[in-house]
Amino acid sequence: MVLADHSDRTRAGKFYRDDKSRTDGTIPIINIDHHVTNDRFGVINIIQPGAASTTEILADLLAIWGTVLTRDIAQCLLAGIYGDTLGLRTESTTARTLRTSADLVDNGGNPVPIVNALFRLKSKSSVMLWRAALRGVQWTGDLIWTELKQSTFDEVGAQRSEAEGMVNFLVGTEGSRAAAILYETPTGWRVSMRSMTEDVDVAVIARIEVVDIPAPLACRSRAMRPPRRASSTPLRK
Ligand SMILES: [Mn+2]
Repeated sequence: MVLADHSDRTRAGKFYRDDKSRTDGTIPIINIDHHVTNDRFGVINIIQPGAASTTEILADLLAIWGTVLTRDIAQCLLAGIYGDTLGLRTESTTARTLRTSADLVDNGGNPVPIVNALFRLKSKSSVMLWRAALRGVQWTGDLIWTELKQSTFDEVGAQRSEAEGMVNFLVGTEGSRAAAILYETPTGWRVSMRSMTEDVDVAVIARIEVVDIPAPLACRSRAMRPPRRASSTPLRK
Protein backbone atom coordinates (compact mmCIF):
# COMPACT_ATOMS: atom_id res chain seq x y z
CA MET A 1 0.00 0.00 0.00
CA VAL A 2 1.25 3.46 -0.86
CA LEU A 3 0.38 6.38 1.43
CA ALA A 4 1.30 9.74 -0.06
CA ASP A 5 1.40 13.10 1.77
CA HIS A 6 0.71 11.43 5.15
CA SER A 7 3.05 12.69 7.88
CA ASP A 8 1.77 9.82 10.05
CA ARG A 9 -0.80 7.02 9.83
CA THR A 10 -3.57 9.06 11.46
CA ARG A 11 -3.59 11.35 8.41
CA ALA A 12 -5.37 8.55 6.59
CA GLY A 13 -8.40 9.79 8.55
CA LYS A 14 -11.48 7.60 8.36
CA PHE A 15 -9.51 4.85 6.60
CA TYR A 16 -7.23 4.73 9.67
CA ARG A 17 -9.95 5.19 12.31
CA ASP A 18 -12.37 2.59 10.94
CA ASP A 19 -9.82 -0.24 11.20
CA LYS A 20 -6.39 0.50 12.63
CA SER A 21 -5.03 -2.85 11.43
CA ARG A 22 -5.21 -1.43 7.90
CA THR A 23 -2.19 0.77 8.60
CA ASP A 24 -0.37 -1.25 11.30
CA GLY A 25 2.16 -2.57 8.79
CA THR A 26 0.51 -5.99 8.22
CA ILE A 27 0.17 -4.74 4.69
CA PRO A 28 3.61 -3.26 3.94
CA ILE A 29 3.38 0.50 3.49
CA ILE A 30 5.40 2.64 1.11
CA ASN A 31 5.42 6.10 2.65
CA ILE A 32 6.00 8.97 0.21
CA ASP A 33 5.88 12.43 1.76
CA HIS A 34 7.38 15.91 2.05
CA HIS A 35 6.48 16.81 5.65
CA VAL A 36 9.53 17.43 7.85
CA THR A 37 7.53 15.92 10.71
CA ASN A 38 7.03 12.55 8.93
CA ASP A 39 7.51 9.76 11.47
CA ARG A 40 8.77 7.16 8.96
CA PHE A 41 5.94 4.69 9.55
CA GLY A 42 6.49 2.79 6.28
CA VAL A 43 8.60 -0.22 5.38
CA ILE A 44 9.96 2.01 2.62
CA ASN A 45 10.08 5.74 3.37
CA ILE A 46 10.70 8.24 0.59
CA ILE A 47 10.69 11.53 2.49
CA GLN A 48 11.93 14.79 0.97
CA PRO A 49 11.18 17.76 3.22
CA GLY A 50 12.66 20.06 0.56
CA ALA A 51 9.88 19.21 -1.87
CA ALA A 52 7.02 21.70 -2.00
CA SER A 53 4.50 18.92 -2.49
CA THR A 54 4.41 15.14 -2.51
CA THR A 55 3.42 15.19 -6.17
CA GLU A 56 6.77 16.87 -6.91
CA ILE A 57 8.43 13.73 -5.48
CA LEU A 58 6.00 11.48 -7.36
CA ALA A 59 6.84 13.21 -10.65
CA ASP A 60 10.54 12.40 -10.09
CA LEU A 61 9.75 8.81 -9.09
CA LEU A 62 7.62 8.24 -12.19
CA ALA A 63 10.47 9.61 -14.33
CA ILE A 64 12.97 7.27 -12.60
CA TRP A 65 10.59 4.34 -13.15
CA GLY A 66 10.27 5.28 -16.83
CA THR A 67 6.52 5.79 -16.60
CA VAL A 68 5.03 7.46 -19.66
CA LEU A 69 3.27 10.61 -18.42
CA THR A 70 -0.22 10.68 -19.86
CA ARG A 71 -2.13 13.94 -19.93
CA ASP A 72 -4.26 12.73 -16.99
CA ILE A 73 -1.24 11.83 -14.85
CA ALA A 74 0.39 15.17 -15.67
CA GLN A 75 -2.81 17.02 -14.76
CA CYS A 76 -3.16 15.23 -11.42
CA LEU A 77 0.48 15.83 -10.45
CA LEU A 78 0.19 19.49 -11.47
CA ALA A 79 -2.98 19.82 -9.37
CA GLY A 80 -1.07 18.41 -6.39
CA ILE A 81 1.69 20.96 -6.81
CA TYR A 82 -0.73 23.87 -7.26
CA GLY A 83 -2.80 22.74 -4.28
CA ASP A 84 0.11 22.52 -1.86
CA THR A 85 1.84 25.69 -3.05
CA LEU A 86 -1.35 27.78 -3.29
CA GLY A 87 -0.64 28.18 -6.99
CA LEU A 88 3.19 28.33 -6.84
CA ARG A 89 3.04 31.10 -4.24
CA THR A 90 4.33 29.56 -1.00
CA GLU A 91 7.87 29.92 0.32
CA SER A 92 8.32 26.19 -0.20
CA THR A 93 8.09 26.75 -3.97
CA THR A 94 11.55 26.20 -5.49
CA ALA A 95 13.13 26.21 -8.93
CA ARG A 96 12.57 22.45 -8.88
CA THR A 97 8.86 23.00 -8.25
CA LEU A 98 8.66 25.37 -11.23
CA ARG A 99 10.70 23.04 -13.48
CA THR A 100 8.57 20.06 -12.51
CA SER A 101 5.44 22.12 -13.20
CA ALA A 102 6.79 23.19 -16.59
CA ASP A 103 7.57 19.55 -17.45
CA LEU A 104 4.02 18.59 -16.49
CA VAL A 105 2.62 21.35 -18.72
CA ASP A 106 4.86 20.04 -21.53
CA ASN A 107 3.19 16.67 -20.98
CA GLY A 108 -0.30 18.09 -21.39
CA GLY A 109 -1.03 19.50 -17.95
CA ASN A 110 -3.15 22.67 -17.94
CA PRO A 111 -3.05 25.05 -14.96
CA VAL A 112 -6.23 26.95 -15.87
CA PRO A 113 -8.88 24.44 -14.70
CA ILE A 114 -6.76 23.74 -11.61
CA VAL A 115 -6.60 27.43 -10.66
CA ASN A 116 -10.32 27.82 -11.32
CA ALA A 117 -11.29 24.79 -9.24
CA LEU A 118 -8.90 25.40 -6.34
CA PHE A 119 -8.72 29.18 -6.05
CA ARG A 120 -11.50 30.91 -7.99
CA LEU A 121 -14.76 28.99 -7.80
CA LYS A 122 -16.48 29.16 -4.45
CA SER A 123 -19.96 28.41 -3.19
CA LYS A 124 -22.41 31.00 -1.88
CA SER A 125 -22.21 29.35 1.53
CA SER A 126 -18.44 29.89 1.54
CA VAL A 127 -18.83 33.59 0.86
CA MET A 128 -21.42 33.92 3.65
CA LEU A 129 -19.17 31.97 6.03
CA TRP A 130 -16.24 34.26 5.24
CA ARG A 131 -18.45 37.30 5.75
CA ALA A 132 -19.27 36.07 9.25
CA ALA A 133 -15.63 35.26 10.01
CA LEU A 134 -14.35 38.63 8.79
CA ARG A 135 -17.01 40.50 10.76
CA GLY A 136 -15.66 38.85 13.91
CA VAL A 137 -11.97 39.60 13.31
CA GLN A 138 -10.11 40.67 16.44
CA TRP A 139 -6.54 41.47 17.48
CA THR A 140 -4.61 40.23 20.51
CA GLY A 141 -1.23 41.93 20.22
CA ASP A 142 0.19 40.89 16.85
CA LEU A 143 -2.18 37.95 16.63
CA ILE A 144 -5.15 38.37 14.31
CA TRP A 145 -7.94 35.93 14.97
CA THR A 146 -11.60 35.18 14.56
CA GLU A 147 -13.99 32.50 15.62
CA LEU A 148 -16.63 30.47 13.84
CA LYS A 149 -19.51 29.14 15.87
CA GLN A 150 -21.33 25.97 14.91
CA SER A 151 -24.49 28.04 14.59
CA THR A 152 -22.82 30.10 11.84
CA PHE A 153 -21.98 26.97 9.86
CA ASP A 154 -25.59 25.83 10.32
CA GLU A 155 -27.09 29.21 9.35
CA VAL A 156 -25.19 29.53 6.08
CA GLY A 157 -25.18 25.80 5.37
CA ALA A 158 -21.38 25.60 5.16
CA GLN A 159 -19.05 22.69 5.85
CA ARG A 160 -15.95 23.00 8.01
CA SER A 161 -13.77 22.58 4.91
CA GLU A 162 -15.16 25.86 3.54
CA ALA A 163 -13.20 27.77 6.17
CA GLU A 164 -9.93 26.39 4.82
CA GLY A 165 -7.72 29.14 3.52
CA MET A 166 -9.17 31.71 5.88
CA VAL A 167 -6.21 31.49 8.26
CA ASN A 168 -3.84 32.00 5.31
CA PHE A 169 -5.88 35.00 4.23
CA LEU A 170 -5.70 36.54 7.74
CA VAL A 171 -1.98 35.89 8.20
CA GLY A 172 -1.30 38.13 5.20
CA THR A 173 -2.66 41.13 7.11
CA GLU A 174 -0.14 43.96 7.62
CA GLY A 175 0.83 44.17 11.28
CA SER A 176 0.01 40.56 12.07
CA ARG A 177 2.66 38.01 12.95
CA ALA A 178 0.32 35.09 13.45
CA ALA A 179 -3.28 34.27 12.65
CA ALA A 180 -5.74 31.93 14.26
CA ILE A 181 -9.24 30.66 13.56
CA LEU A 182 -11.22 29.15 16.42
CA TYR A 183 -13.83 26.61 15.41
CA GLU A 184 -16.62 25.52 17.65
CA THR A 185 -17.10 21.75 17.56
CA PRO A 186 -19.52 19.51 19.48
CA THR A 187 -16.68 18.69 21.92
CA GLY A 188 -15.14 22.14 22.35
CA TRP A 189 -13.02 24.56 20.35
CA ARG A 190 -10.47 23.74 17.70
CA VAL A 191 -7.81 26.21 16.64
CA SER A 192 -5.99 26.52 13.34
CA MET A 193 -2.90 28.76 13.38
CA ARG A 194 -0.38 30.14 10.88
CA SER A 195 2.57 32.49 10.97
CA MET A 196 4.28 34.15 8.05
CA THR A 197 7.27 35.73 9.81
CA GLU A 198 10.55 33.84 10.13
CA ASP A 199 11.15 34.84 13.74
CA VAL A 200 8.04 33.03 14.91
CA ASP A 201 9.02 29.42 15.60
CA VAL A 202 7.46 27.67 12.60
CA ALA A 203 8.05 24.21 14.06
CA VAL A 204 6.11 25.16 17.19
CA ILE A 205 3.38 26.66 15.03
CA ALA A 206 3.33 23.51 12.88
CA ARG A 207 2.93 21.32 15.94
CA ILE A 208 0.02 23.36 17.22
CA GLU A 209 -1.41 23.96 13.76
CA VAL A 210 -4.51 22.03 14.68
CA VAL A 211 -5.20 21.65 18.37
CA ASP A 212 -8.33 20.30 19.96
CA ILE A 213 -9.42 22.30 22.96
CA PRO A 214 -11.90 20.30 25.02
CA ALA A 215 -13.45 22.87 27.35
CA PRO A 216 -15.19 25.66 25.45
CA LEU A 217 -14.65 28.87 27.35
CA ALA A 218 -12.05 28.02 29.98
CA CYS A 219 -9.37 27.32 27.39
CA ARG A 220 -10.21 29.94 24.84
CA SER A 221 -7.99 32.63 26.27
CA ARG A 222 -5.13 30.13 26.39
CA ALA A 223 -5.60 29.28 22.77
CA MET A 224 -5.60 32.92 21.87
CA ARG A 225 -2.23 33.63 23.45
CA PRO A 226 0.12 34.40 20.59
CA PRO A 227 3.16 32.13 20.01
CA ARG A 228 5.81 32.81 22.66
CA ARG A 229 8.17 34.91 20.57
CA ALA A 230 5.42 36.57 18.62
CA SER A 231 4.61 39.21 21.19
CA SER A 232 8.16 40.24 22.18
CA THR A 233 9.32 42.21 19.13
CA PRO A 234 7.50 44.28 16.56
CA LEU A 235 6.84 42.94 13.09
CA ARG A 236 9.80 43.15 10.74
CA LYS A 237 8.96 44.91 7.52
MN1 LIG B 1 1.42 18.13 1.10
